Amino acid sequence: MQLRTFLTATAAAATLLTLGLGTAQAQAYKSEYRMSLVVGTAFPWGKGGEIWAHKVKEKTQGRINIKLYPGVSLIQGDQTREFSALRQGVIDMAVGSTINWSPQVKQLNLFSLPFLMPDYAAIDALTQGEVGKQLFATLDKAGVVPLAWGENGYRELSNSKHAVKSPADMKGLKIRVVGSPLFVDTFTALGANPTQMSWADAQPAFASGAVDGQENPMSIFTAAKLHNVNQKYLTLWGYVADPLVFVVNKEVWNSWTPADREAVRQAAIEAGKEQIAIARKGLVEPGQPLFKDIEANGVTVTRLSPQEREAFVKATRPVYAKWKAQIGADLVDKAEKAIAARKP
Ligand code: X2X
Repeated sequence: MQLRTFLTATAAAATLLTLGLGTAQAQAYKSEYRMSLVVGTAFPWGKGGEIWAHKVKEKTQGRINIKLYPGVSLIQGDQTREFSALRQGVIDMAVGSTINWSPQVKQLNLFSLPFLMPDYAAIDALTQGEVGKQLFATLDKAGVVPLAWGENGYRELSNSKHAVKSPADMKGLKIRVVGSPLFVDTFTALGANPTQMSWADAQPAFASGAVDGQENPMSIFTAAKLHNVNQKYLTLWGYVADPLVFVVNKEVWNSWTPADREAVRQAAIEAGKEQIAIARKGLVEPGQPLFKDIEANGVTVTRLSPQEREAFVKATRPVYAKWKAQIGADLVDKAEKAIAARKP
């Protein structure tokens, strides 16, 4: 290129930039977008991310390409930092658990209030109703673009020592919990010895016996084969469930054309619906066939009578009251009402 042509071209580019035309939408697209996930495609959660990525590629004719980063590898496995990394743009998009983001967005602790949601209809009444909309507005304010709900699931209690039927049975059990202090409060109230640990660190800790127990959805329990790391006693208590949220970093979102944004949103909504169905498989059909598979692996499954369950509810009421205030009494009231009015 001749010097003169070069100078003219440079001047033209500078003028375009000054006019704000240098950020033409098509130019701003990255060749690849990074999606963060705690677990991979062997899990319903990771599958949801994969479905979303496929649908986005299809609906945008390949303009938006997504690569999956399971194991929260973009943040060295520290799932409690995922939300901050999303906001900062270290992560472009994610399918994340409300639990992992609750250290930054306190309202998301709602789903971790012990024994708030008695059944799947109760989860749906929150995520698919006014409460879900309000939480999306909160997430938007916090700096990300929320698009759809998914589901990790009801978190059931397992341990290596003995069957748990009452809070007394939990006395002294060392239980791995996730990154919200609400979980420490709940397990302390039940007489257990909770210890906070990332999912990556938890599995070797079960294997070595450094911790006795944990709580996670059945889809995680089976796909991670927790029966192979001493988790031989399982109690179905349905005390909390964590939804998943499909989100995009705000700058990334703004760099896309309105049509592509709509395509990504539709893809997330469709993927969320499919992901929830996968997460509930074996748990919502008559007889809950998934538990037969779990029992076949040598796991003792304990189902609580309503009275037995009530003892756990009672023991955790003070934690519920304390955290209701921290989450926001208005939001929790709204959630309680939505659940009371739910359709089966
Ligand atoms: O760490 C967990 O227990 C997990 C995998 O369920 C979450 O990321 C919330």
